[in-house]
Amino acid sequence: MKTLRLILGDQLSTDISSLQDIDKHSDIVLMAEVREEATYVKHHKKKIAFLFSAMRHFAKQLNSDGINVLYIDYEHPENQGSLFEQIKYFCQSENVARIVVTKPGEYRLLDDMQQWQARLNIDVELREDNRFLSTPEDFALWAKGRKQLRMEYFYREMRQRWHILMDGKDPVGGKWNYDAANRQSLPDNITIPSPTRFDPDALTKNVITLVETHFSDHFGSLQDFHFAVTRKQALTVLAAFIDERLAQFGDYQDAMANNKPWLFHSHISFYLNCGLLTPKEVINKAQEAYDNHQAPLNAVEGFIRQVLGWREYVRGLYWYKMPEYKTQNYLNATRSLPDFFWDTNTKMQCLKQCLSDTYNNAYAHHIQRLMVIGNFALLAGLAPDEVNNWYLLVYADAYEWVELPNVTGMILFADGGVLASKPYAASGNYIHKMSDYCQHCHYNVKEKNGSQACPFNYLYWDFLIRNQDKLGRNPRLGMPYKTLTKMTADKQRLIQEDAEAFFTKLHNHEEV
Ligand code: FAD
Ligand code: DLZ
Ligand code: SF4
Repeated sequence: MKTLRLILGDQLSTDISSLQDIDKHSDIVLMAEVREEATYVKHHKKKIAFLFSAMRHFAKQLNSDGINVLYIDYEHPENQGSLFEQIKYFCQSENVARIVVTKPGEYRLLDDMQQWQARLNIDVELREDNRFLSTPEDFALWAKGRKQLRMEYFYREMRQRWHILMDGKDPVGGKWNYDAANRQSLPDNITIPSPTRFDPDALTKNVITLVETHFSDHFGSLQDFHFAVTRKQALTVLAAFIDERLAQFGDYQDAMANNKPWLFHSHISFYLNCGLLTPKEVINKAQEAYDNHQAPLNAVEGFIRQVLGWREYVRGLYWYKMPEYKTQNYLNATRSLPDFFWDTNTKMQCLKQCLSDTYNNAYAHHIQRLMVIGNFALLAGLAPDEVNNWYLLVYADAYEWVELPNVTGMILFADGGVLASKPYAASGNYIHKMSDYCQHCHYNVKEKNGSQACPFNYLYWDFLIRNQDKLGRNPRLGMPYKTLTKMTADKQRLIQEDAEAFFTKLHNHEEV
């Protein structure tokens, strides 16, 4: 009797819990490229190519380690189209005593897997995902009895628990958080190191052809595929980040620029989230760089905060709040996604650039996701389910555990303030300060009203007016609401008229 061990597309780690006690002589690892996972949202073509190629390389590695792998590729004649059907099919022909799987990163799949034992009449052991630095139970314990679930306090406890950037009981440097030192825009003459690139090998080229054939109607470009697809390559990406970009990561973390999609970011989320890198090794490398005086504290702390703080926190929040979290819509936002989210045709240069970067690379860095695309989604009142669907499919690092809290909580304030203490709403001035987008724009960021005015300007005030009953008493919005009370009725009317005209154009599918 065999044990069947299932490895999912984002479980590409040799020391994952489901493989830990493997018997190489009798056990079988099943991996499958299935239609259901590739199309439950219509993932970006590059995301599918990346994952299928990384899965195939991982299977080869397991094989060379002496493990029996049954790999069902997308065109395999016995491909059953879904993970459950694939397992059922296998169990019908083989003598399987039990199935072992590490819990998946998405609620819908965990919910499904929890029925497998009864449906198959075979033992199904669901193991904790050991690749994170905290468990859902840790988060629930931390959250219990708290009025507010702020990331900052979770992060401090994680620093203490894992002894990262600590000086005894105190944070190194005396402060927990150097966020205020992470907000510079890019100087004109700065040199940005090129991102680490890998030319596709024969296996990746095959996968690219497969994606072109079967997923031609999915969003995104397949041109210029250069992702790492093995652990060795992912480690090269990490090393290059530490050596070439970490030192300036802190200063320019919030900066944006035309035709510069990669900047000083690490570009490792794809690899962390599918298992080619672990968060602990990434954090250790950053801490080492600080200890060796290779990078300043604002950079290292800023980076570690993202991985040890935000990444663990959003996962904890996801499992703590699901399934209700997916239905949240505190601001009752109902507008459909504008066409330009799909075809990138807009005269707003900031959005055009961020959406084109997304289309081309299946990547946009954090501030593009948050303060341009996300900010627009918030101000325009786009419906949370449509926005979540979009973010989940366009980025190669997107899985619901990390995407949903960032969208529903961080950008849309649809959870009513569980994740963020106030909405991240901003007028065009913020984008102007942090980028050169406005210099190349059809609209004028200095103009507040009229046909040439930057839409973010009137949409910002219209958002505050529209949502005054829900947001007017938020202490962190005291300043803008005070400004609003001083605004004349005529000025408020102009804002609302401009916003209405803008929304009418969106509704009529006219270019804005
Ligand atoms: P860096 O800027 O170099 O940051 C280092 C690492 O920190 C990242 O690789 C990531 O693992 C982690 N990190 C940073 N910010 C966050 C965050 N807010 N939440 C969780 N982890 C974080 N990240 C995803 O991995 N998958 C997503 O689907 C995703 N969707 C997002 C949607 C929105 C609306 C927003 C605002 C953010 C989203 N993020 C998501 C977080 C963040 O934008 C990406 O992790 C980051 O841009 C990835 O690029 P990088 O590896 O170069 O990151
Ligand atoms: C994202 C993805 C895609 C595109 N394809 C597959 C696949 O064919 N087979 C597979 O095992 N996993 C795939 N994945 C990743 C899963 O969707 C992911 O494991 C779940 O969403 C849980 O996080
Ligand atoms: Fe974006 Fe407004 Fe600047 Fe144009 S002017 S790039 S719309 S912020």
